[in-house]
Amino acid sequence: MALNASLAFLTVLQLAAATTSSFQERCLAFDPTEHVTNTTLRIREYVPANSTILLPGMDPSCSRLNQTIPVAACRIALTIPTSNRSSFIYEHFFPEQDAWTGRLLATGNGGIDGCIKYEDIAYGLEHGFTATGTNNGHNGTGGTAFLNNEEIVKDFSYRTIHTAAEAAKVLTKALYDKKPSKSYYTGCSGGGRQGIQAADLYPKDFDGILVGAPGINFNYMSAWRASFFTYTGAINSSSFISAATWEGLIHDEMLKQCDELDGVQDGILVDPALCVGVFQPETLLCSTTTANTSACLTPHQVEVVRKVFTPLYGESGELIYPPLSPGAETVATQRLLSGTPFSYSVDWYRYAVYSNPAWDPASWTIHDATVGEEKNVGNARSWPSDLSPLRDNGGKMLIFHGGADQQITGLDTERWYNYLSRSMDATSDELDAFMRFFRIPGMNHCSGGTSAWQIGQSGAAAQNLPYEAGNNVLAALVDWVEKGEAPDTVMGTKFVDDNEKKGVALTRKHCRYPLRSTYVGGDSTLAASWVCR
Ligand SMILES: *[C@@H]1O[C@H](CO)[C@@H](O)[C@H](O)[C@H]1NC(C)=O
Ligand SMILES: *[C@@H]1O[C@H](CO)[C@@H](O)[C@H](O)[C@H]1NC(C)=O
Ligand SMILES: *[C@@H]1O[C@H](CO)[C@@H](O)[C@H](O)[C@H]1NC(C)=O
Ligand SMILES: *[C@@H]1O[C@H](CO)[C@@H](O)[C@H](O)[C@H]1NC(C)=O
Ligand SMILES: *[C@@H]1O[C@H](CO)[C@@H](O)[C@H](O)[C@H]1NC(C)=O
Ligand SMILES: *[C@@H]1O[C@H](CO)[C@@H](O)[C@H](O)[C@H]1NC(C)=O
Ligand SMILES: *[C@@H]1O[C@H](CO)[C@@H](O)[C@H](O)[C@H]1NC(C)=O
Ligand SMILES: [Ca+2]
Repeated sequence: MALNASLAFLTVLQLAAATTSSFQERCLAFDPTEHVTNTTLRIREYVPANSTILLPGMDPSCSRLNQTIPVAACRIALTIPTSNRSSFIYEHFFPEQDAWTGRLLATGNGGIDGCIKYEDIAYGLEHGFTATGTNNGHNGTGGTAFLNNEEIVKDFSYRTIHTAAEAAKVLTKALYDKKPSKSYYTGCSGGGRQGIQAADLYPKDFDGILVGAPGINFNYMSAWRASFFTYTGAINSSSFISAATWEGLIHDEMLKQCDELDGVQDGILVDPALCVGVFQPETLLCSTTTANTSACLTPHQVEVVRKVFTPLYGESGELIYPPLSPGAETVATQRLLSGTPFSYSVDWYRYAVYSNPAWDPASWTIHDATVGEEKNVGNARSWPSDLSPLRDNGGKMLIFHGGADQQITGLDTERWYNYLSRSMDATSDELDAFMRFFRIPGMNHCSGGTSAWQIGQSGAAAQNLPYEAGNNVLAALVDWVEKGEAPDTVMGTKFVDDNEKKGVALTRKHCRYPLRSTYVGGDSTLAASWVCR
């Protein structure tokens, strides 16, 4: 009796302590390893609002030295095992309980990397999410860790995001004493691919999935990216086309031939597909009288340009990957057209496909595309044919892809959308009920570009715009999930020179596929001059 009474008394004391102790104390007393088994605590700290955390452990290739954390937060980092020879680093930031909206935001990675996107975590925190990130099973931007360890490839392919989502829900409940009301995911590029894998393989993990420029069709995408070096040759090869020639001569000719196909001469190709098969680089051939000037191309160079804008066909003649989006050639000089092998493809072939660090990217042929697809190491393909489990679970997915993406062509996302439509026997209206795909003309890979690219896809892309459904894809996704208000269009903004102080250059209501932005007259920089048809 006396024992029971003192136990009851203790409980009351503990409750009182829990409610009166500061969030900081609760954070520092929190033991996440009690809640997620077999994990190792790496970091537990209370981060004051607007303080800058240093990231000394980050692989230098990630180029992330520090991160400013916008709100006071409890930071937990763990090592979480995924098999007996793989594990990942997990970061979880919890805003103060009163600043927490009840939502969870998981963030993805990029490329084939294991770089935690602390900037995306900060973006989530700023808007009241408890936010997580992972190193996706390995450190740095390269793929050497994949060598002879498919467990690490599985982590990269799909398993880290899933395992982290489960841990995140458990830890959220443990620290706040409340489960997340809704769980979201955001990622672009490699992170977009991770989002598609989550939608396909773990449709209950997230209520809302924000996918940018997804690296789906991953095996063939890796092949496609590898193919460029074999077309362009190395920088010092005789027919190599310089960045200046791509950016000046070829891009100008591209605009001459294709810019007005959308009715407006504005340097933006609203629908680059209209230009595929139409653009004729032969017009740039040097004539016998203009030979060897910088204003024309040799027959071999014309052939290179033609290949860049032609789909990649597989060994048996089937289309396996669409071409570079016409219009993206200027920014593509940074990587695909740079005369150096595309590093992610090189590492994928060397360490995942062939387990041969000596594999030579100059030796790539279309047969390597076949091998990569057949091996499908770690189930990295990412090309789902049925997302009805996501739909039936009430999940929503908002996808966007830039029309001038210089690393992953948006035409492949269109291909996948059409494939999914056929394989699910679902019309666009039916797909719209849970999945909407917005094409962002003129936007580069994930961000940047000559058109209205700021849609709130990241903290940087949300700057100086209201955080509300009409102007921000993350806010739009939340409203779709929580209020059933699906976004018809996505408003994009471009500031002059991307500097808000210089004013707005243009706005555009981007359309959901298969609708296309159609000019109806008036000032083409104004959203009202366009409709979706
Ligand atoms: C934890 O690790 C032990 C030994 O390493 C293993 O037997 C057990 O299955 C693991 N538990 C979980 C939940 O992974
Ligand atoms: C953090 O910085 C932002 C912007 O500089 C400011 O609005 C906010 O009040 C700061 N928060 C705290 C707690 O200092
Ligand atoms: C990855 O980086 C972390 C530091 O952030 C380090 O503790 C860990 O050992 C690294 N993992 C590998 C496999 O190098
Ligand atoms: C944070 O990193 C940036 C470079 O990304 C650097 O310029 C700055 O000095 C760093 N700040 C601190 C506090 O280390
Ligand atoms: C690791 O796990 C696999 C099965 O998942 C097993 O075949 C293998 O023997 C284990 N290796 C060690 C060192 O425990
Ligand atoms: C071209 O550059 C590569 C390294 O980028 C070098 O291996 C090769 O020898 C060079 N070829 C010529 C002809 O200079
Ligand atoms: C073309 O012109 C460049 C300099 O403008 C010169 O170095 C090069 O030898 C010329 N090539 C031919 C084939 O005449
Ligand atoms: Ca145009």
